[in-house]
Amino acid sequence: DGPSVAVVGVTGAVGQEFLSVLSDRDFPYRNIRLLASRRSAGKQLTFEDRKYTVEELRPESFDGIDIALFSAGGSISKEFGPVAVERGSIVVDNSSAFRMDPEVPLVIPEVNSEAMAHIKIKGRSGKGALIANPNCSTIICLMAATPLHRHAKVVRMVVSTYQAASGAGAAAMEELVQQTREVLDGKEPTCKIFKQQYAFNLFSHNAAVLSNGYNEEEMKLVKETRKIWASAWNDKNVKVSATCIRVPVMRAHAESVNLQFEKPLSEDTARRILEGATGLVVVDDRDSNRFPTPLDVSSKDDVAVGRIRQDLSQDGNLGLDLFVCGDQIRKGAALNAIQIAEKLL
Ligand code: 2RA
Repeated sequence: DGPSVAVVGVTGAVGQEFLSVLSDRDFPYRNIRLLASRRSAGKQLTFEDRKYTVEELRPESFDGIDIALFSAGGSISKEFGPVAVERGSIVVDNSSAFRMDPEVPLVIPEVNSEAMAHIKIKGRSGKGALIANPNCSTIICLMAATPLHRHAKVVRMVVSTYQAASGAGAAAMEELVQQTREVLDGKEPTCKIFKQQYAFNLFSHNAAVLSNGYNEEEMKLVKETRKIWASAWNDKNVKVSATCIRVPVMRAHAESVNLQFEKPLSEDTARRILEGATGLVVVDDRDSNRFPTPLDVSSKDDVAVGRIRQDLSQDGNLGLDLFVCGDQIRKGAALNAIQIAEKLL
């Protein structure tokens, strides 16, 4: 007699991954409702050997739903998230709509699950609740940085990201493949999604650039890190800077992370801490120059971390450099959201 689950945005890349992860993890749902826009309503989907008809998203879609997994863009979350909560659902929202709302927990289960400890399905007073899934680049970065933060307290973090096409949706992934073929065939590349050539190229993340010169993706990393670490360590002061780049890779992000600590932390101790951390795999073989790559982590649950080394620009073991890769659709979105849902059971 598990929970009834709704998947909002089921036909998108993350929506489809929700179904894969629910199945892979034998999530104990009692029943499942697949919801999408009018355009996709009526589609037949097979999930765990059962046929489902995709239903058009409406307010009454949430009647009787215990957990609603949302990944249909910020406007749909803004419109239907509160409606689902009103009708008694616990919403796990993958959009950025509510991430910075002080009333809404922003959760990476391995990092700050205590932030959502007050929300449970069993014995609920019938009221719903909203929980926000962090941005993919934040999740992937903090999966590696947090175990070290716990040990030596990060005072400053500088991140450079190398973000996959999947972060811009299935159409961007398709365009990358199409452009690559076109370029190899000597044809003019079709540039509809990013208005510039993506294949054999890279460029500053497509998010809007703000008055401070940072783009929205970079500010998500800055603000979400502070909120997530503040919820676990009441530490609002960590200094964060980020540069987010879009690179021609299909579905896994890579990130270079520089950490400055309050207390000394040797690279050997750091490696040991990371080797013992849940959801992480250390790939750090200097002799054979083998370190994390997007292809190694694609469609996998674990985030890979390597290039663990003392930051030689810092004195007294107060700095470390890392290189991290994680699947943007899985741990960067769908898996993290369903791990949140598992905490509700
Ligand atoms: C990106 N983080 O990769 C965004 C998607 N949520 O573009």
